[in-house]
Amino acid sequence: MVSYGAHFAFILYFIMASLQLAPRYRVVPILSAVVMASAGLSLMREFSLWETSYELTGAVYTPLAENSSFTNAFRYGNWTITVPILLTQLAIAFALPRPELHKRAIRMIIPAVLMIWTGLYGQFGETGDFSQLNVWGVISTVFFVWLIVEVRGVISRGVQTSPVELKGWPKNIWWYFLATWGLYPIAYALPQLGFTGDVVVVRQLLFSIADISSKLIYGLILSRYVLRRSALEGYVPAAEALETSPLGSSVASQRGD
Ligand code: RET
Repeated sequence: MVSYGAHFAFILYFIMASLQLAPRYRVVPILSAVVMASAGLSLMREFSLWETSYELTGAVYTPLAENSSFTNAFRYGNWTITVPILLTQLAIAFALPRPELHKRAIRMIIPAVLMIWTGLYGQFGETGDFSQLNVWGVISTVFFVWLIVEVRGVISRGVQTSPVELKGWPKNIWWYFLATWGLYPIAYALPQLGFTGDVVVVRQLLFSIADISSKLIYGLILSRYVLRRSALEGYVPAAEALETSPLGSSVASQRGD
């Protein structure tokens, strides 16, 4: 609930944040708004599925019926929409020339989708067939490593294209990407510790932390980066939005802004 509440609320923020940006970057927070809407709906559905699958008896969630069990499979379906958007946003924020942007986006999306779909197949093994969980988990991880290599390439281009003042941003985004996307395979592998109520709940917690970080906070970071970039590239409304010096404020108030 925390997760979908946060996602829905930030649709508004991202749409409004786009107004301060140079036109070429406006699509970056707009795509975040699309991700927020798509993930919010999916997470709301996941929450209602949880409620119809479990009953809280005492301090423990117990399954309500054998044939209406909770599943995380819908998440993977939703990632098929959101992950390609999150990756493309990065290449757009770094202002790569159009043909390169398309090429790099496709080169990231292919391993990403293969990673998600092999993981989706593997996760059906979590209810007992751990060999399915493990074998497809490893295959999915191979695609993840391929994806990491492609993202690294985009990050390096980001360092090259960023104005001097912002060269640290792509590097930090790189570590942030590894730390937040790395939470998903951990959540995937968790049933290995036993399929107890605690593990099932901790898994939802991990997924929620990962979702809020890799979509919402990531969107905030990219929006701030493109705001600074817009200003440094001479787009005045962005520069005004960032202006906090006493001189800037007094000029703005004299002008009646
Ligand atoms: C799986 C299967 C096990 C191995 C690996 C996985 C990686 C998943 C990732 C998911 C990222 C999702 C995001 C969603 C945002 O909407 C598929 C769990 C490596 C990295 C960022």
